[in-house]
Amino acid sequence: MAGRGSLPEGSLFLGLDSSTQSLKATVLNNELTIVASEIVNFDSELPHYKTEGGVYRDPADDGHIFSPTIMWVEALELLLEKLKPKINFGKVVAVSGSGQQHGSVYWKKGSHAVLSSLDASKSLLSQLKDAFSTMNSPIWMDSSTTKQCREIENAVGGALELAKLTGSRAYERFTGPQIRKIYQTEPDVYEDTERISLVSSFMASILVGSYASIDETDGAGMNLMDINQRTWSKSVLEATAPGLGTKLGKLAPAYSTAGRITPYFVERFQFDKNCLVIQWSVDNPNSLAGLTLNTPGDLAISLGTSDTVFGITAEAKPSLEGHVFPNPVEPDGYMVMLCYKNGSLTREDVRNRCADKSWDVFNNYLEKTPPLNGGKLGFYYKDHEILPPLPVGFHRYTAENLNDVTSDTLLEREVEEFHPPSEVRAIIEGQMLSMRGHAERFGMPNPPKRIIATGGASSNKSILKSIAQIFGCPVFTVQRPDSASLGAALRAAHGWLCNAQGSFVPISCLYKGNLEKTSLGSKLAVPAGNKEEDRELLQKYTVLMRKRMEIERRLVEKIGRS
Ligand code: XUL
Repeated sequence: MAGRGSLPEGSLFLGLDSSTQSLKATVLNNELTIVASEIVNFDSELPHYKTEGGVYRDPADDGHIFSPTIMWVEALELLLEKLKPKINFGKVVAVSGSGQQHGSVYWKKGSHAVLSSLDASKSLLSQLKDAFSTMNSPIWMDSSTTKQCREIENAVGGALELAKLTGSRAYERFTGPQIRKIYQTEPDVYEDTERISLVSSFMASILVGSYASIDETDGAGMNLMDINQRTWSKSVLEATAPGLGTKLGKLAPAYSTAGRITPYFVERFQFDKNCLVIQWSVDNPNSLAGLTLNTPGDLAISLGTSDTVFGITAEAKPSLEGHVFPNPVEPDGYMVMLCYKNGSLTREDVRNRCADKSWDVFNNYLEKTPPLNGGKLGFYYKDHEILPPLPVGFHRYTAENLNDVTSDTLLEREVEEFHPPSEVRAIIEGQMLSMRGHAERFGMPNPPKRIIATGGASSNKSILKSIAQIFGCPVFTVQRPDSASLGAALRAAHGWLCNAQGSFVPISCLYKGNLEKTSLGSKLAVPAGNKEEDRELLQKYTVLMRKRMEIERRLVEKIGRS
């Protein structure tokens, strides 16, 4: 048995990330150094599903976005095949994972029997292809459940009441409204479902060969869990769909063990039969763990398919804006988060339209245009946005008297287009100004002590520079931008340690005093400017941010979802 904080010599910890566009793996050794990583890209490596960005968009139902459940099963098998030559699975003592949040899977009546008797001579795909009452999993990008959101909010006394109860007001992508839509529009599917999993608990279920619990952190993204008690809320369950409690099973803390790996993976991939499967959780909170975020005042910005802003907090104080989730590695703690749907795919769209489909040209435009962009404010929604709740559309304005402004009396003018370099700067500044405006409104620190940037676009220096200027604080980055699979591997190690100790152990025991020697340490990418001109620039960004928030409010009043 290992001593407190130590992991067995030669052991490996496998972290997976079942995200929108891919399934990724990161493997850590007992010194928390990355020894292998792998990826399966859904569109290019599983082309027979014909997904775009890992999803299907329903032309007949605006905002209805889903993924083929069975694709995630096939991806798991392919990922393990690709990883097999790189590591000895027999040395993996624990595995955990991150799932894209909110996505749900509907197990057909009788499927537990299939799941618990998987035959290692056959593929997972062939055995699980008929295990679902619907082949389609609604995912976080879906925005087709506004009606169900309002119904659930009204049933419990309004949006704020629901936020106080569950950590968030009702959001279209949250699993409760999604389940209610299925119950209302496909009652046979609902009736034929014996268990509803989230993407996270679904993948864990395959690994343990039985239905794994939904963890409390991911559970908070459903609008169904009482955020203070961390149990299903009876009143919201009733407002969502009949008999829902039995289809959801029990909740479990993220650091607990879901079970031992099922013999299927022992026989087929030579995992050790004692390998533990630690509860899977959700990507953003697992990133929080992987970024070792433990100081209130630190903010993380994840720039991926979705853009998110998050930080930690000791108390749950939900409001109409943003979300409160349990911290996956701190049993009494919470995290606060904002989520944007128009992240990397929308940045890519601007790159394709204005920068010759090249990130080099894009970055060059960003570098050669001045901060503040001459007061240009752009709102780019290639998909229906979550924050603010606005439909697809682009809106461009120019704030007129930015240079002689001493008060908040900017006048703005709507314009048709910006020239390409300004369009590039407008999308980046617009995204960051929105993050700052909403983070401040949600009570996140202003200015933050520091920002840790992660996700694919965090390797872009020009974007990081804009973040530092707009937020007025230093920006740090981590070795690997895919912090969700790294965080999952760290959580596998943490869960293993909690299991070995027989009780919860603080995660910092794993790396205290040694962080810089592991693959988890962060490094300064852009310092905060401390010259007079930097302070002036920050002040002007503050004025521009307020103008943006005001325009946004008017847009929501005029065309927003309600
Ligand atoms: C979070 C959210 C997204 C997904 C992306 O609430 O909807 O960030 O977790 O995978």
